[in-house]
Amino acid sequence: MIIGKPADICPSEITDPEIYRQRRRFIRNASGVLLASMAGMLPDPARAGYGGKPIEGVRPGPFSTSTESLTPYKDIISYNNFYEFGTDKESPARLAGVLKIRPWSVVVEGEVAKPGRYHLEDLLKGQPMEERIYRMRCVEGWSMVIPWVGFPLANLIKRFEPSGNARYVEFQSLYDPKQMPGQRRDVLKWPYVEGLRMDEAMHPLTILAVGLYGEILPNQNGAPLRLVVPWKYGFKGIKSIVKIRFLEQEPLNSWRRAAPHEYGFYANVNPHVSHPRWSQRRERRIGELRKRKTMMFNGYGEQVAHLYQGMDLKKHF
Ligand SMILES: Nc1nc2c(c(=O)[nH]1)N[C@H]1C(S)=C(S)[C@@H](COP(=O)(O)O)O[C@H]1N2
Ligand SMILES: [Mo]
Repeated sequence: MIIGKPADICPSEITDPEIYRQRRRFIRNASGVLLASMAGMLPDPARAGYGGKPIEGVRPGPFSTSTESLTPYKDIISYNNFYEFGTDKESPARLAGVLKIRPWSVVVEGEVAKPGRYHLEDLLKGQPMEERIYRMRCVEGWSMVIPWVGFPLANLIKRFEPSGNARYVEFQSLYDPKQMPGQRRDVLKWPYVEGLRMDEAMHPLTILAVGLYGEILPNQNGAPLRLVVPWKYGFKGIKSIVKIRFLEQEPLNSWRRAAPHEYGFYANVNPHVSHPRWSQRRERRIGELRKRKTMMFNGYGEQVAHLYQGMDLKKHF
């Protein structure tokens, strides 16, 4: 068994929210972040937007991996891909702190009965805040285990009442070169765009995250709202979302647009289909020395394999 079944998914037997939060804090601190930040090795969390503030009422959610240790907080917030803030792993933590994440709104367009511009607060109202401990794997060959805080994307989608023509969902990140220095260069076509097929978007594993380790997302991890799809490569997890469009046609995601032979639309974690520059057979879990075998669908096959039945995943990579 790789993933807990809904009955044993609880990452902790402790249900009292206060004790639970203390436990989370303990794990986060045990990862060394306090010592590291005192030594001046990390950006001051107070400068990084709202990142680091505790989120109230977080409950253990389903599908959490219970057998793997969490990637230390300091690694999750200091080794990032966020090309809007530079193409190396360290720049986002250094530069994303200035991103203004309040007020924030999300525009909803396309094949829906309720299009419009929604305030972030309204989108979050009434959402169950769940902790989901997911394996995450980047196409570059590294992986992490991240205790996200978020809620099912399906909850939001239902509110917008998509029409029968909505077969795909497209997401767009903020475009603001004044705040995002990486956008002053044409490394990608801006804004960053990603997409899911409707059934992938509605899948209960798919969440919108607002936090990690029980606390508000640091900007470098995609504040205030980012997608998390744990059976797909990291690049699907679009950050700082400002637009959601419901479409009849498959959207053209940024990475496929930039290099169609290297990146597909589906981007399912698949050890049998390698990227031209990086084998996908093995991965380096951040913090470990020996490489691990990469699992089909990142280990979530029991939940998602049926979505791709009859599809040639070498062609639809
Ligand atoms: N807007 C935006 N979203 C993005 C990216 C990006 O460059 N811009 N990088 C992606 C990639 S390649 C990865 S691996 C993950 C990394 O998320 P993390 O930094 O929170 O671990 O974010 C994804 N989302
Ligand atoms: Mo990635």
